Amino acid sequence: MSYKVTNQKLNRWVNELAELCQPDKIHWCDGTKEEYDILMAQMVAEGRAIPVKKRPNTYLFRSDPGDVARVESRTYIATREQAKAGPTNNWVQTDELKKTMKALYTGCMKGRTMFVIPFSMGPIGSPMSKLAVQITDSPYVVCNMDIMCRVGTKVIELLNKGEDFVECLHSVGAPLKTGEKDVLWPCAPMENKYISHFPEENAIWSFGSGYGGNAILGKKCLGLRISSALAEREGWMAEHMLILRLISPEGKKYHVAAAFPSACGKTNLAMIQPAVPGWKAECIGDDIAWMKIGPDGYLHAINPEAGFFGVVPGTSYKSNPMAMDTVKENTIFTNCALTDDGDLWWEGKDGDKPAHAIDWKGKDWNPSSKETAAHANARFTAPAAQCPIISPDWENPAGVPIDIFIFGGRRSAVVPLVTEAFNWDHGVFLAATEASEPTAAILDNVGIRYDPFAMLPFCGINMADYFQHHFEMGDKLKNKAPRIFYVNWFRKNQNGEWLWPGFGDNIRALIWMCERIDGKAGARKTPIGYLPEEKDLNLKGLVIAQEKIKELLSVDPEVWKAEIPKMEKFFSQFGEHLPARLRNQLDELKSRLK
Ligand code: OXD
Ligand code: MN
Repeated sequence: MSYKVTNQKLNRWVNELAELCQPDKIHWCDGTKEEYDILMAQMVAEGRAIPVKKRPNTYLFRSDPGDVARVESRTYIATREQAKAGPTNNWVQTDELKKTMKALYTGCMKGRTMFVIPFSMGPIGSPMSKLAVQITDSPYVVCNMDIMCRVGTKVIELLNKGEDFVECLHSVGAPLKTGEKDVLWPCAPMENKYISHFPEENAIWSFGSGYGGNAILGKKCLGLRISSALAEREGWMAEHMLILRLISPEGKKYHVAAAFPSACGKTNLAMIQPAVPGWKAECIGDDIAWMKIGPDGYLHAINPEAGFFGVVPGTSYKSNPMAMDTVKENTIFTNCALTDDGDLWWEGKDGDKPAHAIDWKGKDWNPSSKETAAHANARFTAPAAQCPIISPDWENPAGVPIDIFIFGGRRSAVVPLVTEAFNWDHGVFLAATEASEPTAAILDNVGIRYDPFAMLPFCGINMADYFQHHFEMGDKLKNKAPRIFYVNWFRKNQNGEWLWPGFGDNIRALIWMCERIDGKAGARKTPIGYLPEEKDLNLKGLVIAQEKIKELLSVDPEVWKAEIPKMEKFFSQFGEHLPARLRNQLDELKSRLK
């Protein structure tokens, strides 16, 4: 250990867990490049990490084929009473879950090293940041945490001054017998995987998976599930939102926070290259926003993460050139294909398919292979600072003041390109009824799934309480609240063709939002909100058939009436707990549609 720990709670916690998990060794991490390089070199020697020749300091990992994504069915919110977790979460009573998991943790790190990772979510020392410590037996997770969070001795200094921390315990759940040879990607079978959260105690216990949000605990577990509970108690917001700065040709800055379900293009929008000349964009975050009301009365957002954990398939110079440039070096790739010339391949990458590659399972692959070369949920882990359009304010401890909230999903019909909420309460209703068609991220989902605020898998409290909290935040923010918009980039015509080009052209909807704020752009009132007329949108330079624009901006009351029973059914699960203000919004929509 290169530092001394005088925080007694931390020492006690680590000692207790060492006794329970019985690792061979304990390694306190300092987050330095030397430490990262040594761990990577070890994993290369063991055959777990493959250096990617064409990309400096970049490594490819292949996971176990049964450990490839977040497992919502094995993700739990444990509270004393079920009502605190609500109907949309998997709930187990706290003591019962702890008993089950303690049995699993007993001796689970035998033959392995226990790593202790002190980290900060958010710039170290910002009043909006939180300190945490993750224990893990996976060196792959340590290296990912090094990129995704701020790890190191500065955090220990704050902990030694007596600051509190969130306890994050993780094990891959694969102890080794004496002399037993390890597998390349250790993990536990599905029935023993538990991604558990104890929001009443600020604790996370994860067991059995080494992949993504199941194991990199700063991200979904702390960044959203535990934080949404903290935010409700402490009066702030923890949201599944990208953060973006737009700069108009006149140099005016607008800050946008946007929530979309997983795999609906958050990273692409966060790194947009505006198709309208004169407009510029800067990226602040691509997945999580923590927001607090600042001394000026506006809602200020920070990105609590330090890296991007992005979906690789579909990423190209067409869809997201800035992401492509971000992952040129110093990146961890998981479950991509390796080409014979020492680079990576994935479905949707620019250029021709390679004639031969090694697929994500380590098998020979060629263009006639039946299976994909990369897994649909293959990921890159890359430092945010490497993004060419990262904002100079991305680590500003005071955050950036948010002007615009955007919600949206993937809907091939019904929902128009862009809608503005009538007011805050109506915006909360639009967000609460956010819905999306299935994506690769949710394989077991058939049909439309309601994903309120894109938080369905990430809300650590009763979703009804979460809704109520948003109404109360609006009451506090009053006329300084962000204006709320709803978008749908994914509408199709009857022949199944996309109506909207998307990507850099999405700036056209964003410009309308900025102009609405400035009182410059017109809108028409419809039963579902304010919509632009064609003349209100900046469509210069876009070749698009008139009837497509018409359809994109159309609202069919009959089709919307058919949405009402689905919304009612979704709300009914909350019973009396549903905020009256949400019920009122639904009633008002019904009467506007009459
Ligand atoms: C993610 C997700 O990894 O939302 O960001 O699944
Ligand atoms: Mn996400």
